[in-house]
Amino acid sequence: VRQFLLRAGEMISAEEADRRVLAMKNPGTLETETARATDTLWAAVQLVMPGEVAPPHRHSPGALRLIVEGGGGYTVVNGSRVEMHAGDFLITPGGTWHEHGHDGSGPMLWLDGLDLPIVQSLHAVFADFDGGADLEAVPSRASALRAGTLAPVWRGAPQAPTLVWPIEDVEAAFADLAQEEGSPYDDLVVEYRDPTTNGAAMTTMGAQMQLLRAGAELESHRHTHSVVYHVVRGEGASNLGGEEFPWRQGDTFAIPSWVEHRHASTGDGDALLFSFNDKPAIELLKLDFERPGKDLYG
Ligand code: GTQ
Ligand code: FE2
Repeated sequence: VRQFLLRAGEMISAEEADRRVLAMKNPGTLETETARATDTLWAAVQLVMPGEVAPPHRHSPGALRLIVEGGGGYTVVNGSRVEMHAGDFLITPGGTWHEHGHDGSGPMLWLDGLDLPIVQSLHAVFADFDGGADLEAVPSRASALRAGTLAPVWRGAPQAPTLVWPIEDVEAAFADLAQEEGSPYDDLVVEYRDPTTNGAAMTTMGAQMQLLRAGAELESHRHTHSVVYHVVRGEGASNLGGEEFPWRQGDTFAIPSWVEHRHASTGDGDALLFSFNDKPAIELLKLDFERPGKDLYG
């Protein structure tokens, strides 16, 4: 993915492309459909090179991002500027203006997750490419503005107070939880949450980080929500529908709805796995069901 994306970087600018992304196209995608990682989730890797700008736009689908590589990149969400650091989790709620830029050096890469297939199936895709440029970015050092604990009054209430969850907080959480038994399916796993709703980070999508400790061999289950995984570090393997898929740092894989799966770490150290899912949307529709995997693997 990285190699092809860097080649795309030589062929087209971020500005020309609007968004220079390589989308993950599950072979199950129908010819009439937009590329998709699962039936409900868009996943892509985006590249912004130093000095480039991906121009402002907004759309009804929501987007989330896991920063994979680089520093000095930033995104501006409804006028709030958020710095990008490898490992950080960022969101762009549906309907918010957003643009991306890069003041640092070296390529800036991140994983995008969008609920686009869900919004398409509801025939509710809306996009706007004019007007977002008047929103001035707030100073990037103001962490309270990024976290939403201070808000500029004249701009109106921000749609999502929390726009970024830094990796340092996640690592500190895992250090605190190190003595716990964890989840039988996911070992140590934390969900990114919106403190104002005490719910998932976004209306339609949730996101998690999980630490598979060295030697972890987890149990199997399946559920009606689907998931896209990205390996932040370490190595392991996941059994998806009876087939073994080894993975290591930088890999992305998908678990479609109702596919039985189990994870294991296979390296000397821990494995850190990011994932996003459509569970919040499925739950709102009261369609979330789960079964342990004993029926397939004894
Ligand atoms: O960064 O605004 O992967 O609008 C797909 C659509 C990223 C973005 C994607 C988008 C974006
Ligand atoms: Fe966008």
